[in-house]
Amino acid sequence: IVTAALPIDESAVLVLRNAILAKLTYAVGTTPAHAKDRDWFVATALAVRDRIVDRWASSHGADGQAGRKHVYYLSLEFLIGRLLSDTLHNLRLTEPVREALAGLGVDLDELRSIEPDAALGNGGLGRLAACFMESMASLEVPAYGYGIRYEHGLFRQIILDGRQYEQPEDWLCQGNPWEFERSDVIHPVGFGGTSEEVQAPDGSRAFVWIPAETVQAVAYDTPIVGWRGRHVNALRLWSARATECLLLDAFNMGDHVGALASRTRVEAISRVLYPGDTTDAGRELRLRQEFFFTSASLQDLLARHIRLHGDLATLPDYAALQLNDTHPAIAVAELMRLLIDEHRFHWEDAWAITTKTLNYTNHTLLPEALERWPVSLLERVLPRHLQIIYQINWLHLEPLTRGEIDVDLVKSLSVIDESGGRYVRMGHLAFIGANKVNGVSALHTQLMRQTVFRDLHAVYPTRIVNKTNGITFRRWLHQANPRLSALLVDELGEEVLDQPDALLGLEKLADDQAFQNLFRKQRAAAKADLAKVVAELLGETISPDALFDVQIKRIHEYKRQLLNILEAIALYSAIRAEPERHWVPRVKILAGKAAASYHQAKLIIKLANDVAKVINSDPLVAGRLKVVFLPNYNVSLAEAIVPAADLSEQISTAGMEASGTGNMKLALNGALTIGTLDGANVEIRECVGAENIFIFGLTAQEVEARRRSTAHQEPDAWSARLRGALELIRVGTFSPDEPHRFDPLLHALAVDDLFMVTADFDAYWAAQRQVDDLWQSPSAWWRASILNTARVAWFSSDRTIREYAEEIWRVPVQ
Ligand code: DL6
Repeated sequence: IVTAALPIDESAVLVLRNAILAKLTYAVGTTPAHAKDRDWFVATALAVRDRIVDRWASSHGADGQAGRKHVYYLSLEFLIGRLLSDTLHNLRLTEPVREALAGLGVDLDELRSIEPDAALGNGGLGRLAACFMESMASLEVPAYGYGIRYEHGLFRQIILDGRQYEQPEDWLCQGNPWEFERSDVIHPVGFGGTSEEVQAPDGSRAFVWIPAETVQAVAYDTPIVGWRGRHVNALRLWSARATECLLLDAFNMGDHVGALASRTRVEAISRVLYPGDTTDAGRELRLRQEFFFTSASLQDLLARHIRLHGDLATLPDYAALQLNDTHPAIAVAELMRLLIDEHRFHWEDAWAITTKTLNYTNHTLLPEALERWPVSLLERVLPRHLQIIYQINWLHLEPLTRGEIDVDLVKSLSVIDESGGRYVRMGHLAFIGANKVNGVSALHTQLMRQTVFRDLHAVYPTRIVNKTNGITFRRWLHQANPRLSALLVDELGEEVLDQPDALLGLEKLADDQAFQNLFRKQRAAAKADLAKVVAELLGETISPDALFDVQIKRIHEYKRQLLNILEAIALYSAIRAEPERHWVPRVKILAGKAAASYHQAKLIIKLANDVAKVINSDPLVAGRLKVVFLPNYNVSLAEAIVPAADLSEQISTAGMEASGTGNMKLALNGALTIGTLDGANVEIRECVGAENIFIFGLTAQEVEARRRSTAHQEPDAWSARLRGALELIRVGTFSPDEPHRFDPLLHALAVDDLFMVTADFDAYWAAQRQVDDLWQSPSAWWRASILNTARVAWFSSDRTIREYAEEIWRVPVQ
């Protein structure tokens, strides 16, 4: 690994070496002679953590004294991955620590791979939260991230015989050297019970919630260090603890399991990320998780505000809350409850504080992902909140229902959805309770205004704003791709580490043969590294000379891995039909997890693996086409794949991917995008130039029009190429042991093809052939690749956070 060369201060190395040794001896309790890799990792992390703590204290002290406004980012997911590399990079300590460890006979790169990924999230939304935490620290925005300290993060994906199996992930099983348990920061969180009407001291009517059960939320803080260590913020994650740890009488009577049952039930709240929600119990647990972390976070920040500023009436001046999707949307009702029931505010004042403080980010328009809670469930779990939600809804609808009533409009505006059962629409609640509501790309925001929030938008026309997502370049370029980073520093100077816009300086080098060669060399080295990873994981050899065609993301029908696989099959047939022709050698690399209960997505994984098996073992296509599916996709695997990608697959059905952030990571590292006009692809095209991206397929408008008309493309209209590919699947070419295995996938395509795979197939095929053509003109390819890196500075999450800070949170940034 090469990193941007910095002069190494030998005395600093010595100090670090002694610090690591001291941690190994006195904190881990072992000696260099007996220490295992994990011991060295913990000792190193602890020594590095010490270097953060002073800065952390001064960041907080300064914020508190200056009385600055804080941002509170509430998210059910923080997909942070490993922290050692991030922290070392931001503290500019990578090389000194490498040298300090080398002096002790330990290899830093080995240690990095020991650290488990903190997989406290599913995908885009959680990784965005992690990038935002890093950018907020780097821009010196005083902020807290609030979430859940899941004992088990996103499941570990095992691929056996091509099928996905889920195993529990246990990142905490050997402890976590980064976090601080705050056993003095505990908030009670109630569930169930009743809402009782009482008389307030001034004689007025008031309600109190008498919960049936109270759970303790215990804080764990992880410091998130910003660039050059200038500022440190806390990620505060809550762990659930029972108020009563053991029913001693029951235990002594011999009921050893029953004595612990209620504790187990309570602590299940922070046990697993995304408990299965196909059962009533699973759904209830999920609601309990959402309320648990939201309530604890609100209590925590209100207590901080009272401590620093006294009166909660000034909360909007000192606090801006961002609700990351609807998972924390119950915050609208809980903040109202805390202000009214616990702090004795009048409704109108509490509502003014709430709606000035809360903001909501929407991340999806997919109907199945828009949260709705059955009224009956809320009534049982959060009775007082339901009462408050009814009141909010009444006050929201009442002025709109004066005069002539448009029943359909009222139905569409109401927080309560009464179409088949009664549900609380959490998106509506968040919208009504928020100061600003944002989408995550220009197209997505436009569609929010036109579809799910059309009627609310008409009533509150200035509330929806756009904040196109971004990624932290420190992680996704400088740290994940140290060779490219070093090359950029050589050419553009250190400024490129601080200012993403400095990347524009590459434009003038795009045609420079010598620079192209250097650019190409760093990619070749990253591809060779990835080839080793593929060999280790799959025992499959892939050639770094081939075009690496990468699709890495959650497996979902709308993301259309199936389209990619169909193209692989069609290409396979074409190569077999004309083996003597010159074919651009290509390796299709796929990785991603499917939700455990999502059968079609799991079948797509099986298809990818079955197709890979046939193609990779066919000598006729050897050296021309390979397909590999890498298991257990996570942040660390992404860090290995992104620098090695030549082509980035962003091929979702237009109108369905809210933004995407993988598209940004890959383009930043110089991969050319093949994609639809969906999510942030639209803005990526604007930045990199239409000639440096391969856009194909139906637009969002066309998809919509098609859905409204015939709903699908008739199989009669399918091209011979598409029919040929589908036929190979149908006759069991890839599943000779079970020819009908993939019938459910074929059936979905033939019946309604909701995701327009067949409609877009030919355009996709044609775009792929344009890719081949460009690949065969190396200097044109590398020009486009360099221009991608040069022109995507706008997608830095520093820019996104600046926009949130200026237009939504109204906090100063550095
Ligand atoms: O905004 C972050 C990310 C977007 O880039 C993706 O396009 C979007 O699919 C994703 N959404 C989620 C889950 N959505 N919900 N609920 O991860 O958000």
